[in-house]
Amino acid sequence: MARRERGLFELYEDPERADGVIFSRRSKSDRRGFLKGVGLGALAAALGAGIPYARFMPSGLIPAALADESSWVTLLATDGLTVLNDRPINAETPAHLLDDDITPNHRHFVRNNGIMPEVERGRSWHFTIEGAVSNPMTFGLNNLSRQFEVVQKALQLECGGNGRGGFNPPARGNQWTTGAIGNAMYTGVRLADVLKAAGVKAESVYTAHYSADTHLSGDSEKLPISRGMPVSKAMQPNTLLAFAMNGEPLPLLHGGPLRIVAPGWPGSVSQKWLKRLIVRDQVHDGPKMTGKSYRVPANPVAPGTDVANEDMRIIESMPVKSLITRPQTGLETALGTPLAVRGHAWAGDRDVSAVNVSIDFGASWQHAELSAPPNAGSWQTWNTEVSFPQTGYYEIWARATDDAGLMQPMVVPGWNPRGYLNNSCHRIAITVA
Ligand SMILES: Nc1nc2c(c(=O)[nH]1)N[C@H]1C(S)=C(S)[C@@H](COP(=O)(O)O)O[C@H]1N2
Ligand SMILES: [Mo]
Repeated sequence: MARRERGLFELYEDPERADGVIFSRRSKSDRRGFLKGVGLGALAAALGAGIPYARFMPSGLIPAALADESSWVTLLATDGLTVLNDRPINAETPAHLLDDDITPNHRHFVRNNGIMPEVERGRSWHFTIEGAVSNPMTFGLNNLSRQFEVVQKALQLECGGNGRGGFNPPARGNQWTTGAIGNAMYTGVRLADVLKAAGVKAESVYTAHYSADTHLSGDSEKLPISRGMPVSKAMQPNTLLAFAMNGEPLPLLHGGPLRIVAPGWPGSVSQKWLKRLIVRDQVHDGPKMTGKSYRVPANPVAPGTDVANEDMRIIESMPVKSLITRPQTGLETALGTPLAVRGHAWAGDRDVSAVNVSIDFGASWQHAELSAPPNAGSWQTWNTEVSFPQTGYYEIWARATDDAGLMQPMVVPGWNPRGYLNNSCHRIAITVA
């Protein structure tokens, strides 16, 4: 089968092209749409079986058996995640499935930029640290946990593009709604300890991350992503080299066997399938560090503005945000019974200091109870009860404030070319009968 440079979900919109991709070995003139009868035999041959209900198959549908990594897609969809793309795999979690304080592995969103490496269970994995260090080092996973203190922390990871679907004019890319956020319990070692052992030199400025996934084009010269962070962020005690997630070996989907977790910064900083970290004496300029990737205008721009690359800045700590995880949107409830409302809130490198909830479109707000984070870098949990004065349609809005006094906006904030940092308030719909 030919390499597909676009995902199943994009191709679904373009049936002609879908046929072409699946049967790309056939000549262009030969392509008449496999479901118009001509290609049915070829399709059956490719599948190794006839298709009894072929007459009901929508035009352009790529059989799951032929879709790359379809098993991952099926798995994620079965777990209730919304699959946004299959090539690369991208899936987000509906708000009501993020109710746990610690996000289970199967409910953690997945964001891939390339094709995942194939890693056999139990196979050895080596990670090297080099560049502006006095002792370049190579570690196996066992050495890492033997040489450095092993720590366990609940850490929140949010994609810089979470909420992208809210921007207008729209930004290209996965149309994340609210679900590219998770807060799992990671086991690993502090990146700071490893960097100190390697002896970071005085001229060091930034880390550069290299991993084992491959570019969508199949070109082995190209990297899907190589990001980094200022050495000061790498030295934070809650920035980890993680090898386990919720007590299990780090799953392949989430970067196993080894990844960085740099909580509070765009998820892209947290390189998965980590093989090499180079300490650099300048800001890293690998793929997805430059241009418009994970960067926003240094100064606000009007929606739709064509911003020059030199007027963009790298996203660092993410803005304050919250999620309502109970009830699920669409609930019908009975008048007179107070309704329990709860969720989580997080604020990049900061703590959340308050969460307020409104049932009257923001005219008035009540304080929610807010828990302290179990450790720095974790999201915080909040809860409250609301009472409705009469029957009808309501919305519940939640708004978090960070410890510097910054609040989530009601409307979609600062438009930017790639649709990052939409931290507008989460709202759900309730009918009181
Ligand atoms: N090697 C590698 N690391 C990566 C990525 C990737 O595509 N390749 N995606 C990044 C992005 S954009 C995000 S948001 C997080 C997502 O982590 P998750 O899939 O475990 O949720 O991983 C980051 N690390
Ligand atoms: Mo991301």
